[in-house]
Amino acid sequence: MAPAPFTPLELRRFVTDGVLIRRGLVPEQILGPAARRVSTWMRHEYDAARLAGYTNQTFAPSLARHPDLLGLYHHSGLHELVTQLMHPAAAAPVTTAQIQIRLPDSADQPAKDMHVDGVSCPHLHPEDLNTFTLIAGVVLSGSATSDAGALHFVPGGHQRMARYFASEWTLGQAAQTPPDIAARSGTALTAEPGDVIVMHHLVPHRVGLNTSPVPRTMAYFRIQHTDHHRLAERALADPWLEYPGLAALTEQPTSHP
Ligand SMILES: O=C(O)CCC(=O)C(=O)O
Repeated sequence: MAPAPFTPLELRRFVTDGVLIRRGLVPEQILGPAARRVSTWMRHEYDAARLAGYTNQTFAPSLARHPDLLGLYHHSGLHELVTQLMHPAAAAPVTTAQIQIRLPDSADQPAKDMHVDGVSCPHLHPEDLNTFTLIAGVVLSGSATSDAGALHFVPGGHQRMARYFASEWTLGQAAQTPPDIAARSGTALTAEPGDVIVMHHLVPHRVGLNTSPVPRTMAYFRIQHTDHHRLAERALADPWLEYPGLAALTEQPTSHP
């Protein structure tokens, strides 16, 4: 069944905050098979020596194109919600999932500092841009508390990052965010399995340590405007370039609740 579309108020909130959360979007019949695939991978294929690589890129790389993982995006209604945000622009097909696990009490998995994905990444060449338009994350497991390896984001931070990219940043520099953003702790995504977050690419975020006894597992989908390769550099400084339908709302932002 198609999900209820975002309301006009939610669309305005996305413009203002750069983030929307849809609770309980993914039903158990779609969530369960994906979560079990990841648990099975952890039991049989996880290699502790590769933890840093998994944390930088993806856990369970062999599942990146598995239909059970891709079903979280394509069969849950998430695809329709993303289509609405980008309308009338089209999104390139989503063919891979990224799996991110925060292990309980792992001294070998440090917190991730505030960053915007694909820009000045410590694991990429400084001049490499590996950006996209929108990220959608599905919670597969975890404790819904801020200290359980939660994603933390800065609501509205996309506007600050766009100003930063327009006037303070140059391609190739090491700093991931300006000092005022780096110092923020952000809002924790305290969420249950089946909850979904959609986040503008420019919203800065970080990930904390997991002090809970349960792993926190997210599946992320990176969505690109079909013309992203041509628009990518300009989109860093113009948050609505790739969202033509929302660009009209930027003149009338809502205040934070
Ligand atoms: O672990 C997460 O929830 C997010 C990880 C992250 O920020 C990233 O992979 O860029």
